[in-house]
Amino acid sequence: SEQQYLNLCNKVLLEGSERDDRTNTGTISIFGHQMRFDLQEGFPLLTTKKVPFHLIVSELLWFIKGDTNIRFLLENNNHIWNEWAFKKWVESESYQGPDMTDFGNRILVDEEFKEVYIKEMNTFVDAVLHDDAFAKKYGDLGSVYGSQWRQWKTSNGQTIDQLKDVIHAIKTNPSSRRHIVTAWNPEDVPSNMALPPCHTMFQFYVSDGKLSCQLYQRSGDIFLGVPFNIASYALLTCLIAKECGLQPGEFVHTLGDAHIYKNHIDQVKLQLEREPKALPKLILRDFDSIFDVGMDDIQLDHYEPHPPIKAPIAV
Ligand code: THF
Repeated sequence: SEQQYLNLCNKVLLEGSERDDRTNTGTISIFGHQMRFDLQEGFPLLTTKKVPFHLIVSELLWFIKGDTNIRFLLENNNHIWNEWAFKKWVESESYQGPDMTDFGNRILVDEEFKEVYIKEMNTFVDAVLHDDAFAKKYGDLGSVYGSQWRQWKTSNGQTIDQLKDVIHAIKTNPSSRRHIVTAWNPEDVPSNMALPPCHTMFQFYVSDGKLSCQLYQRSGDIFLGVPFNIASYALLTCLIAKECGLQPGEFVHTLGDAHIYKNHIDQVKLQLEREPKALPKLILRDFDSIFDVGMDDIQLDHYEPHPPIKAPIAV
């Protein structure tokens, strides 16, 4: 339940070691942690702060479609991947606007720069939404999750649809120990992707008519990312279970570097003062294939969280 998440926050605050990181924000982190969420107890969306569920749904449907272009997210008012596409754009030859080097950190300390950044970002978003050629070139994040899950490139030029294959295998050979989808492709990691995948691989397990899923996440941003990640994989498990005629079992979340960014610590402490509430319930409309599911087919019932807590994302 939610207590598992709060325990992780406490553990990192108490035992975490200080580390520098890629984003220069600074973190406290621990290595190796596991949480288990029984999906029969309710849907694991945090209640100690409000988590925007519609963003989790549109992001997951984007992965499931095999889409890697942020245009679909923008059409659904989802801006959580903007910074990574924007970074590719402002670092490209074609970008002629004001210097955006290290924008993620500069917007936190320089109000004047932040205004310029917001203007550039709005222009960028507008172009991705309305200019097809621009969107094709700069809206695409490369071989991120959608592409690895649905169009894994093989050395002989073919593609593998890992998601479709794993669903077929769950239906036809449920006791298999090979229900695995991997996003980590050593060939792509150095150059072909906006951000090497944090969700490295996941595995399904069928027992007693229930479908469980375990994720190995190499790196977890505990305050902003992990609440999304838990809900996203729980939702994926519920969707696949439904298609396969199974009940949802457990979501097992295994983390490598589990970190709290230094500029999230006050927010985490505030959240830890709050009492968890009852978990919401996931309502899914009937469907035959998860590849046909749309935003309207997924609803949450009885989600009555504490208020949101804002924090800056590390880029
Ligand atoms: N990079 C970092 N530093 N942390 C991450 O969690 C992360 N992700 C994805 C890719 N890179 C990452 C992006 N996922 C938010 C949530 C998840 C994200 C990115 C951003 C976020 O800011 N959430 C806000 C609400 C934002 C809004 O309303 O638009 C929140 O309060 O939850 C790991 O998957």
